[in-house]
Amino acid sequence: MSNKIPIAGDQILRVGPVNPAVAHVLDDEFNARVLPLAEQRQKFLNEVGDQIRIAVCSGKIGVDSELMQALPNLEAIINFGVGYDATDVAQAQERGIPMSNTPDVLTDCVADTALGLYLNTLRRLSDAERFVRAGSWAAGENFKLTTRASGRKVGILGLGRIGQAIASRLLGFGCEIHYHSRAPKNSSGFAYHASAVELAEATDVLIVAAAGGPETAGLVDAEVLKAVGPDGFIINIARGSVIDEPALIKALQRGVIAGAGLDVFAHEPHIPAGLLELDNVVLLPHLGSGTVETRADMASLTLANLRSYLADRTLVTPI
Ligand code: 8YV
Repeated sequence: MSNKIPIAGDQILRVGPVNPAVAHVLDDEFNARVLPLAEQRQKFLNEVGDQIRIAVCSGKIGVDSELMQALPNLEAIINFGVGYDATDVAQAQERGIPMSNTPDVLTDCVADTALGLYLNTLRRLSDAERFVRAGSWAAGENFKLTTRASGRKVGILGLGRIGQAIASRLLGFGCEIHYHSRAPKNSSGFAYHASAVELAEATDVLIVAAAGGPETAGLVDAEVLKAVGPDGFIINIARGSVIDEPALIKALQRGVIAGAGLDVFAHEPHIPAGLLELDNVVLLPHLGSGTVETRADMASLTLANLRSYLADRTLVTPI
C-alpha cells in the first residue's frame, strides 16, 4: 500500500546510468541516491535498501528480482523506455508496486529504425558501403545484385503501437502486411496468422516488434527460422530475447534464411562473434529510439511520471 507521507529525494534510487537529462534532475534537484556498482552494492542495500520508495530505471537496466527483494518499501518504479522486460514485473505486480514506462513518444523513431534496417538488409546498403570503402568499386568490380524491398509480403510479429507504425510505413512501399499478435486486431485490415510459424511461412520478411519478457522469450525459434526460408529475411527492433540467438546464427551461417537486420541482441552490448563475421547481417547498437528529439521526449515523460507520483501517487503512463 502506498502512503501519503512525503517522499524525500534520498528515498529515490537511480538504477543504472539512465538518460543524462533524467540523471541531471535526479542528482541536482532531488539529490537522489545512485545504486552503486556490483562490489559496493550489497553494503549499500544493507544500509539504505529499506529507505528506498521509488526506483528510476531504464529499459536496459531495470529493477531485477534480486534488487526488488532488497527494496522492501519500494512503492513505484519509473522506467525510461517503452520496454520494461529488464524489471521483474511479476514481483512488482504481486507486491502492488505500480510502474510507468514511456509509450508513444518513441513509436515513430523506432518504426523509422525498422524501415532503415528493412531497406539496408534487403538492399545490403552497409555491405555496399564496405565495398566502396575497400576500393572494390574503384578497382572496377560491380557490387552484387540485391533483393527488391518494395511490394513484398511482410509479416509483423506483434502489432502493437510500434508494429502498426512499421506497417503504415511499409504500405508506402507497396507492401502487403500480415501479422501475428496474441489476439487478432480486425480493425487493422491486415491478414492475421495464428502463429509465428504460419506468419513466417506466408511472408518474405518477418519483422519482430513484440514486447520482450517471459511470454515472448525464444518465440522466433529454429522452426520459425525454417519457415522464413532461404529467400526470407528477419528484422528485429524489439528485444534480442524474442529470437533464439544461437538458432539465428546457425540459420544465417547455413543459408536457412537469407539475412537479418538487428538493432537488439540477447546480451547487449555483447554481439556474438558468429554474427560479427557474417556480411548478410546488418548490426546496430540498439539505437531504435536514439534521436535527440525522442530521447528528450522520453526524458520529459519519465520525469512527469516521477513528479506525478511524488505529488499525488498517480502515474501519467502506467503500464
Ligand atoms: C530505449 C527501448 O531507449 O524503449 C525501449 O524499450 O528499447 C529503447 O528505445 C531503452 O530501453 C532505454 O534504456
